[in-house]
Amino acid sequence: MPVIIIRDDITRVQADAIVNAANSSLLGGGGVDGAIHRAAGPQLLAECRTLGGCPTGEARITKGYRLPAKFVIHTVGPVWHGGNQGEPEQLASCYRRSLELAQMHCCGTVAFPLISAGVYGYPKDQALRVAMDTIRECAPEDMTVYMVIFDHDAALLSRALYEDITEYIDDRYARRHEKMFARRKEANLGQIFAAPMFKADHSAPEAFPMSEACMDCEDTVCGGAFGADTDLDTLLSNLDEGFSVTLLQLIDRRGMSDAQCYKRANIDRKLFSKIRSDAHYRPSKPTALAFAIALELDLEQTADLLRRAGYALSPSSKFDVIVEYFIRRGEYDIMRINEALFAFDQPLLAG
Ligand code: AR6
Repeated sequence: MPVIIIRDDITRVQADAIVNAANSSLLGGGGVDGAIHRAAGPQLLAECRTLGGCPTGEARITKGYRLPAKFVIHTVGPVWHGGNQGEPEQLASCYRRSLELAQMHCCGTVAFPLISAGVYGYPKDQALRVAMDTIRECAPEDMTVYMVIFDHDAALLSRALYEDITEYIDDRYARRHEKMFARRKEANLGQIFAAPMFKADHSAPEAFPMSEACMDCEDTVCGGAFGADTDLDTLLSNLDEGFSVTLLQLIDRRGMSDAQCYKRANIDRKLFSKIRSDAHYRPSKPTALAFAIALELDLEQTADLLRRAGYALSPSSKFDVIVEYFIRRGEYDIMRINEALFAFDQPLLAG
């Protein structure tokens, strides 16, 4: 049941069904409704006329006509009256009913806009939260759901909600960059500097040249288990377990089933099977991190798992700093992390 947030115009999304934020007449309107009717052509309106409307919180299905989607599911969101008039329940019902219809029509992929978050005035951040929570609760396991955020919404989406993350980013990322450039200027080294993320047994300086960083612990030169004179054969025969093997061991150690783990990671079953059956599988960094989140690894364990896939957490990457923020706080809800990553224009975990 992966949920993927994308930035697009929903009329262009290739899914089995797209969802329309309609009004109760189902006879068209502005916003996403207008865009869908324009793109689908007049036959859509003709079919809608036969449906006899739709109450708030319910959904109806039609064909997609000229749209790339096979079906359009029309649902009627609540008008925002401050949030105490049953709006969250009605909005959740829109997603639930739409997913039920999609399942009844054997849709493997469904795309939603941010229902009620335009003309109907629902605050966008709260609308997104209801959407994500309901989709996660109700979407069938074998369905992929896209939350389609329109371009101009994305900018509005909730930097305010993530004030604390913004501060953290400023701390870990922006200031580091300032310091780094100041030092580079001073020393005129022409080298990239990075501060250590994790301390090993060494006294860690504030910053050090990356070229001298130990690959093993991300810290200053530590020598590692083997000396400089160790021959290549010895080094190669002492390779660490790779990502896949370590992942499977961690799943066992956590007492989780494979399915529990890949679902929590928002990873689909096919990709997990690939990882499982290939001891040398090299996942993307967002996939590796998604598993670290699913397994609730702390920062050091996360760094270790990433290293086995050939990656590190870097204070120079906004993506990494945001994920690190959640790990440090012990918050391992991948949907929340993805919402935050989306708000900061970063790639998402897993999807
Ligand atoms: N693709 C994706 N999202 C879009 C698109 C698009 N092409 N166009 C708009 N959005 P709204 P509502 C976003 O107003 O609040 C209509 O007149 C938009 O930015 O379309 O449920 C109906 O007939 C916003 O975030 O729907 C109803 O009368 C979200 O889609 C009424 O508006 C929903 O905005 C329904 O209002």
